[in-house]
Amino acid sequence: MTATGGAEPTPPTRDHARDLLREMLRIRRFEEKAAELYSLGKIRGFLHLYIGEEAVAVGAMRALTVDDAVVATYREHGQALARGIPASSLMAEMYGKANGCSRGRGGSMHVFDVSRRFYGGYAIVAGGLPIAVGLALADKLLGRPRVTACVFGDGAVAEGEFHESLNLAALWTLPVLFLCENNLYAMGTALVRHQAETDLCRKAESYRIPAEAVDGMDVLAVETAARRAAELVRAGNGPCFLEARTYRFRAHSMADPELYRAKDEVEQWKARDPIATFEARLRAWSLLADADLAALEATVAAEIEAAVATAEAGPWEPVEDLLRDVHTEPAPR
Ligand SMILES: Cc1ncc(C[n+]2csc(CCOP(=O)(O)OP(=O)(O)O)c2C)c(N)n1
Ligand SMILES: [Mg+2]
Repeated sequence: MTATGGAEPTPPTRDHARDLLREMLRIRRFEEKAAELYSLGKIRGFLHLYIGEEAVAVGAMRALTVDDAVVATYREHGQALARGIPASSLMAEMYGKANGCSRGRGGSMHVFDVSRRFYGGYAIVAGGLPIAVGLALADKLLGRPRVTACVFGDGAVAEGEFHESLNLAALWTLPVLFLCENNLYAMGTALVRHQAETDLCRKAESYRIPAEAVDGMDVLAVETAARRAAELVRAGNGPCFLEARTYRFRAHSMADPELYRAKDEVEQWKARDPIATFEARLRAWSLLADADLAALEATVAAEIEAAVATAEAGPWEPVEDLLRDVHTEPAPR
């Protein structure tokens, strides 16, 4: 296993730098607005924010092509936006409106958009892994050189499905990019309290899967590592495992008093904020000035405002349709 990130990278082009920064800002501002709308009762049910982890989704999604697939978790707004699902379609989904990307049936935790090969949004921890393996198996059988990126948290490695999925993907040489967002906690349980082996790459390597850990607070490092892994997978070498070491700045969900982690630990990670550190780097490279940042923020703010307006104006599904796609008629006896 090699750990990457930290070393001074080559500066990106101006356009690329802005693209990465804009995407991270879109996610941050979208999530901040979602938190506000949740307290107003506009968004209901569970809400898991991605604030602090933006570099992982943005870096990883940039390594994929439109033909690749993405399978994520309930903390998936970041991947959804970076994958290209419009903020309006995502926000309407979170409102439960019929113009949402899952027609309002999924909500925050079950974002789905087949047109962008975004196959969830799963509330069950590790539930996405077997789905990703199945998608990759289909691609392999049909001879399609595609990658399925499967995003999951550190909590998922404690599940049987994680081991079954990695084993089959390696055994059958399937094109899966396993992307573990290791934010050190599974709800209130620290990684050291649920894993005998806390080096997650070693788990993947035990299934003969090449594994790499990357600084998940560094968008350029994530992008580089994800591109490298995606190309290996696309070339037909079987799965790869990428562990992005990251941290969520907010509580697990909106209903979490956060009694399990020290405030100074949170502050230390906040000092490594992926957006602030990237902005500082871009300034040092003379790729970002105050006016550029203000313009980016204004564009993002307008997009979020329009997304909320679309969600507000969206229709509710008619009550008579509520059983559609839920129950089938019992077979005649
Ligand atoms: C099979 C299963 N067990 C338990 C839960 C309850 N649960 C919801 S989120 C979560 C923590 C998962 O943590 P992690 O995989 O690290 O993802 P993170 O929330 O940190 O992004 C748990 C245990 C669940 N949803 N599914
Ligand atoms: Mg976690």
